[in-house]
Amino acid sequence: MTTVLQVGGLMPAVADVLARDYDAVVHDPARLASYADSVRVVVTGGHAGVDTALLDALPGLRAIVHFGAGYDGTDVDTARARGIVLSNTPGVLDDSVADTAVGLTIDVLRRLSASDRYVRAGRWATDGPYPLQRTVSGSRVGIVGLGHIGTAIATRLTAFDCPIAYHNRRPVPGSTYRYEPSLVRLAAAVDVLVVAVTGGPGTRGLVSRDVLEALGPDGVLVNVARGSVVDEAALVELLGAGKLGGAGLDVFADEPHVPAELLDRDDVVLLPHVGSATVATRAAMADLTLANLRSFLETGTLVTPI
Ligand code: 8YV
Repeated sequence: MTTVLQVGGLMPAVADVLARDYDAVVHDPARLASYADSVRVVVTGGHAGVDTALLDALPGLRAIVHFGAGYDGTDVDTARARGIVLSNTPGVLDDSVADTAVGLTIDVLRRLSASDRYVRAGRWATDGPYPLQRTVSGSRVGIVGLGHIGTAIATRLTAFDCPIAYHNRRPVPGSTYRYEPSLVRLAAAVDVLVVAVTGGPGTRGLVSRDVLEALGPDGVLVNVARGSVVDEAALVELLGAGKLGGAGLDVFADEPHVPAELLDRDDVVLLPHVGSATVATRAAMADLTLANLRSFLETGTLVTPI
């Protein structure tokens, strides 16, 4: 009897425990019929694809446990409508993702990666000093999505004397940062726009062409959320046309594929979705994922429900 189904790849600290302690099966569409009726819990990475078809195929499914803060690979509305409960791993990755956002901001403005390439290519000796860059301290920063991660980013950048404003659907009660109800106006008023909002259907294309145009030729976009939040085609086009000042991207619309046009640009820093990828953070995410699974199987409730 397969009670626990693993959908998509998971780090060994989770996958090995699932296999050893729960006799979990790794989802394989070709073998689905052999376990479909007995599965009660799915454990999955945030973007693995627990879609409507898979939900339809698992009549006994009661819980979906996500490894990660994001759960945009899951058809959440359909799952909820069927009484299926869901969990994620909030809190434990805020600091690492915020560190990554600040790193990208500094790297794009100060061209750290680009000037590292300059040194390695031997150009310092042949071409002379690297071109002057932009000051990070005091830059005006807009945060799209002032949740836990967005707040951790704001806290860090406040220490760099950056004035912070943010855009959410509604103002955050008690927040001292300036709320801007129009994302286009926020983009027009800042030097750096940092995207930290939840992915999924509700935020798809939120950072539209209009927003990127408002950010303008001196504006920088940093995205540690999901590629789907940004109009990536417009981003590529505007960078190419000199109508956007730069970008620091940890996430992409079609991972692991990165638009080829970005690869040669020194005004862009590209990371392979590593926002939460530290040893300690991933261990904490693994622990919380397994705690949710254990809790659901023992008590029917989740530790960190969505
Ligand atoms: C992980 C993430 O890469 O937490 C998230 O939402 O994007 C990252 O921490 C991902 O969840 C791993 O599957």
